[in-house]
Amino acid sequence: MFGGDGQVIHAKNLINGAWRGGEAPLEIYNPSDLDELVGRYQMAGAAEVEEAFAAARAAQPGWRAQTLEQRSVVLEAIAQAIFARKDELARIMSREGGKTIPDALGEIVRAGNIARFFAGEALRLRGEKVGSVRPGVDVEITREPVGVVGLITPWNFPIAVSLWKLAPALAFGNAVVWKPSEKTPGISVAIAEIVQASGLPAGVFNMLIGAGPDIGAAVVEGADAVSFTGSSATGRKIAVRCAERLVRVQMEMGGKNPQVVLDDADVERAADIATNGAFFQTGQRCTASSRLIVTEGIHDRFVAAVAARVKALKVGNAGDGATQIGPVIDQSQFDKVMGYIEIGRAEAGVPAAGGDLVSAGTRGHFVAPTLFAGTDNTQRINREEVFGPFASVIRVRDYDEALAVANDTDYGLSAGICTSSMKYARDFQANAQAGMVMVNLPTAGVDYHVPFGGRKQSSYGPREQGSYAVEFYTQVKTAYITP
Ligand code: UN1
Repeated sequence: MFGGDGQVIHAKNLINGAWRGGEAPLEIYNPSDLDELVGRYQMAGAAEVEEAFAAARAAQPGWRAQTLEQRSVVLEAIAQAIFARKDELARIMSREGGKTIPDALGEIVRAGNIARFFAGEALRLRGEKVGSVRPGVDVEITREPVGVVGLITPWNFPIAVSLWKLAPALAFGNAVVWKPSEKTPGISVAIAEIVQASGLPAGVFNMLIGAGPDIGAAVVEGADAVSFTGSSATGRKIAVRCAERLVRVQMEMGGKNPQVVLDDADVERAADIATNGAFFQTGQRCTASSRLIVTEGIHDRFVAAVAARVKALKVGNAGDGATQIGPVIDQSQFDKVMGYIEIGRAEAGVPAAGGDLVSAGTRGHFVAPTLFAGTDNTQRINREEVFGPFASVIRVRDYDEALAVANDTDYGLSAGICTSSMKYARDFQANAQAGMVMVNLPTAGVDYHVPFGGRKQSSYGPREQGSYAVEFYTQVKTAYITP
C-alpha cells in the first residue's frame, strides 16, 4: 500500500478487518510542495459508518472476553510495529502534514511508548472489594469496558493523540470506530495497518476516512462513548449531542496558553522556552504558548532575545533536514493565520518579528513565525486561538498582574512560568487556572504516562492518558453478594 518517497499512497477505510472503498475521492497534497500529490483515498459514506458500527458491536463481546494478557500482547505488538516502522511513518507525516522529520520521529516514538504503557495498564486493571454495612454481604466494585467507543482525532498530532485514545480503548476491552482527521489520512491508514496486524480480532477496530460534519457526526450518533480532540466549536456541538444521547464524552479542545516571564528569570533561557513553546511545530499545538506575559524589568531584553531567535528560525520544506519550522497544514489554516497577522497589525502595529510570507523554493503554505509586542490582553489576538506560528507579548507590572492576565482567558489547558523564585513558581502552580502547569519549561511538550487535559473551554470530561485514562474507557459496576 505504501511506496517510498515520491510515491502516491492509495488507501481505503478499514471495516471489519477488510479494506473498503467509500463514497467520495480525497486527494492530499504536500503542504511543503503543493505540486506533489501524496495520497488518494476514498472517504466513507453512511453505509460504511453503519457497517463499522455493526462490526464493532459484533466483535466487542469477544474482545472483552479475552484475557488481560491477550489484550496486553496486542498493545505490545502495536508498540513494536510503531517503533519498527518509525522512519517510514515519519516520511508520511512530513509529506502529508508538514512536520519536520525530527518532530515527526519524536511524536512517533511517543505514540509507541503510549501503546507500550497501555500494554502494562491492560494487566493492571483492578477493582475493589469492600465491606458492606449489612451483615454477611460482600461488596465488589469492578470495571467493565464501555462498549463501542467513537474516537475523533486531529491532524496536528496524528499519531500521538490517536494512540492516546486507541490504546486505552483497546487495552480495557472496548471496540473502536475511529475517525482520524481527513487532513492526515496517510498516517491514519498506516496506524490502521499496524493495529490490524497486531492480532486483534476483525471488527474490534475500524477506521473511517471522512470529514467532521458527516462522518464525525455519524460516529457521535453510534458510539457508547465519544473521545474528541479538536476545536472548541466542534467540541461544544459534540458535547451537546452526547448529552442528548446520554453517552459519556471526553474532549480536548483549544488553548490560549500563557507563558509568564518574571524579572528574576534568566533571559536567554526564558527566550529559548518561549520560542520553543510558541513556534516549534509551526505553533500548531493546542498547548502552544500564544501569550507571553512579561514583567517590566526584563521586558525589553526578553522581546529582543525572542525576536532575534524568531528571525533566525529556518522556515521551509518539512522534508529538508535544515528546516526548523515547516508549513501550516493547508490553505484554510494559512488564510486563518494570515488573517490574524492582519488583525495583529491593526491592534498592535508592526510585528517585532515575522509578519510576512516566506519563499522556500516550492509552492507551500509557509508563514514567517510572527511575534507582536506591546499587545493588550483584551485584543482579539490574545483572546482567540490562532493555531499557527504566532505569539504576542503582554507587558505587566509584577507577578500579581501576570497571574491575573494569565488567568483572564476562556481557555485553561497549559500555563507556564519562567522564574528563579520558588515562591512565585509554587504560587503559580497553585493558582494558574489550567490543567497543566510548567515551571521553567515550555507550555507544550508533555510526558506520555501522566494525565493530559485542561480546564474551562479547553477540556470537558475525564482526563486522558496515564492511569487516569481508565476512568473514561471503563464503567464501574458495584456488586452485592451474599451466599
Ligand atoms: C504536547 O504539547 O506535547 O493538540 C502535546 C495538541 C495536544 C497535544 C499536545 N492535543 O496540541
